[in-house]
Amino acid sequence: MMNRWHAAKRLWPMLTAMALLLSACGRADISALNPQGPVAEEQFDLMKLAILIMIVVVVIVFVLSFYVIVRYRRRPGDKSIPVQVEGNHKLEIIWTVIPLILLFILAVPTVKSVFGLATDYTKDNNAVQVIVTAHQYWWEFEYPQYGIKTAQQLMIPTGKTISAQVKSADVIHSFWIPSLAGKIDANPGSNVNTMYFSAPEEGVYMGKCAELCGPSHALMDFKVTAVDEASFERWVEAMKQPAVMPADPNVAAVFENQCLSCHAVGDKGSPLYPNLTGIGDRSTVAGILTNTDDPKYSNEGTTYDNLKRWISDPQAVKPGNIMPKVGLTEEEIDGIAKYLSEYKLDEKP
Ligand code: HEC
Ligand SMILES: [Cu+2]
Repeated sequence: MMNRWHAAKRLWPMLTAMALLLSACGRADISALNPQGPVAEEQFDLMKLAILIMIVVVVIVFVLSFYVIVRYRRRPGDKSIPVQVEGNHKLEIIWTVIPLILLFILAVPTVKSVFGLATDYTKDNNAVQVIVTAHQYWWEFEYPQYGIKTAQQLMIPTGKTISAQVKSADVIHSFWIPSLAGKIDANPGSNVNTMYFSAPEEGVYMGKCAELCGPSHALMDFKVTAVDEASFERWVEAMKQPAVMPADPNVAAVFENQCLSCHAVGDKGSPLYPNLTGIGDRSTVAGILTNTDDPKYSNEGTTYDNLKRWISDPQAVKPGNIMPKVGLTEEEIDGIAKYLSEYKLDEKP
């Protein structure tokens, strides 16, 4: 009795933690259980159908079991041995055919969806084409129709079909925007996976890497920002503008020498690593340090604070990422963080 009580007491914190954890489910910006847009809705419908069938089976099996246990239990004084039954064709056929029918009910819409969701929009000019490249531990988004590239924050117009061609520059990752669509693997080499989705509502949707890819896998977050079509077009134009360099010539020289060997702004720099054009507008630094005061996310600080923290020691934020700790003075870090935090595009996303 004592022991059982102790076990129950130990279960309480776990149950409380579970309740807290599960209470985050259903958030429209990150939950597959609160689907946004046609692709996610179709996938959620399949989940509901599967769960409904399972519930029906579980209820029938449990009711029958309890009925049999109670109705045919051994009564006091009864010493007889029940009739020994071996095989019953009728029953065997019933419990083979019913699951087959249930599987069929599940299989038809599932197979239909699997093929439907594999529709190839990569040649469709009405769709917004995005080449998604996963890197340890950041996301690169290239728009071949517009000749622009960005990182960590995928900008999309509402209502339009977004056609993604997903690949990896290193190990296997998985591209996942829970509330907009299911996951798809990002493979290295020439194996490009395609998917499509669309967001009917303006807003910010959280994305995640869903394949263990190294020490900072859990920090490989990104955002999808859906804006109306006119705003999207203005964003594209702003991204194409020539680079805005730091006004202070010392800061400009340090930035050019120490940072533009890897990064690009506007028409300057290298295309290899995250494009920093308009980074002052983004809602995160490195996808994981959340900027400013959105109460929905844990608030790490202003864009400027987060940039300073990142540039001072990127390895402390995301262990194992490729950006080195660049040897800069406090003043230089300050100047660059200020410059980048003020690097906004005309069109505020
Ligand atoms: C050797 C190449 C390299 C150099 C040099 C470098 N970086 Fe980076 N930087 C990276 C990589 C790679 C990432 C992505 C890290 C990650 O998130 O995994 C990154 C990420 C960033 C980010 C976050 C980008 C985003 O999309 O949120 C900022 C800001 C940044 N670097 C600024 C700088 C500045 C400023 C300098 C110069 C002082 C610099 N970097 C030098 C490779 C480099
Ligand atoms: Cu990853």
